[in-house]
Amino acid sequence: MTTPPLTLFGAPVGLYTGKVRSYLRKQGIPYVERLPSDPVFEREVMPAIKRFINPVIRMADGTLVQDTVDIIDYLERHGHAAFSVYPAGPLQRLVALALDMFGGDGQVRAAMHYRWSYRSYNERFLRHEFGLSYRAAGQSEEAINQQLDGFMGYLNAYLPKLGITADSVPAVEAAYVDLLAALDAHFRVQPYLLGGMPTVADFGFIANFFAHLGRDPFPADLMKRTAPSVFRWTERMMTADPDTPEFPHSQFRLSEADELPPTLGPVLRLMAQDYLPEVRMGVSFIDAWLAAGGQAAPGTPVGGKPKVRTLGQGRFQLRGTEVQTLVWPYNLYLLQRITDAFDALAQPEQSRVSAYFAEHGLDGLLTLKAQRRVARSGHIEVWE
Ligand SMILES: N[C@@H](CCC(=O)N[C@@H](CS)C(=O)NCC(=O)O)C(=O)O
Repeated sequence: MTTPPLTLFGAPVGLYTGKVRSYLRKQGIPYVERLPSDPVFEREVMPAIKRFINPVIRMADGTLVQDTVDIIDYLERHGHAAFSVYPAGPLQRLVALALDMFGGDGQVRAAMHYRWSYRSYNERFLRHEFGLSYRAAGQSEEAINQQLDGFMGYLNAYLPKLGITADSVPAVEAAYVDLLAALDAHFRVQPYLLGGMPTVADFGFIANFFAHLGRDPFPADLMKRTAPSVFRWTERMMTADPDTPEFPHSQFRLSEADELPPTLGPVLRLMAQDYLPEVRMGVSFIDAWLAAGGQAAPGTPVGGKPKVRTLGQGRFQLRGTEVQTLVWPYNLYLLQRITDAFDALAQPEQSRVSAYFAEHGLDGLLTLKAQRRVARSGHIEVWE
């Protein structure tokens, strides 16, 4: 057998793995997928990346890349991509980066809620899916079941830490249901978020909208029954071709005039209402942590050790309900992509982009910066 050009280590049930799998297929990049129980992952990948995390790609020359943002950027920089997922138009680029963050980080709470709060409905499917890795390693069903109790319990226990409690669930569900409705109206008339072709915006959303929200029994039913065009888009995102039979006149490109579909407006307004307050809270929390003497020497892991990814819990308001949730410095890495792209624009373009963002209540995002920056080095988040 010849060595595969690219190995994707991850799982069908994995939130971020689906994002990379979708990207590889859309770009026509050949790959093989391996589960985390694969001996190469344990022997070679884990020691190099210093923690258990999915997905990771391994190139034929042994290069490892972890983190979906870095994976996409690595593949684009090294000439593997058939097209760039970062639009050339300044407004399109900024909106794509903002939606990447909203669809990725901003939907993790909904994804985790609909997977684990409806656990009994999802249980059989989840045990099958989480069992794949152990089964591929040849373990007995008894051993698998025991390990599943532990691992699924560990993931389930994240709910309160992510702000999913009896008090917050009505607000979490209302925000998600409204977003589904706005996206359904959009995907009825457009194949992808920015128009005729996928961008980082689509890849951000597919993280949560494939493995969890589009595939676990409870949320998949909800999506199919109430937002069938969104479900169709999740299918479209997992094919190698554009998959647009219902849009026979659609071309695989964005507007050359740097215009955006009007149906994105309601999606962006929901981002301003339901997600921007959390992003602002994260920045204030990190600034307060730094001011209180948080250890942030340049080049050191954001949480002190590679395995520690959060700094504590902060509070924000979601539709009038207080939500207390973990704060991840990694989010600054996502936010910086937006503010850096905005800073790089010439003044007239900044004004045009600002005006569009302001129309949707999102202009604050373009200049929102913490006192320190986060970089990625050696596969982990570090203080810059
Ligand atoms: N920011 C990372 C996040 C990757 C991530 O958080 N992966 C999750 C599963 S999909 C993980 O491996 N978590 C391990 C754990 O919580 O123990 C990316 O974009 O790749």
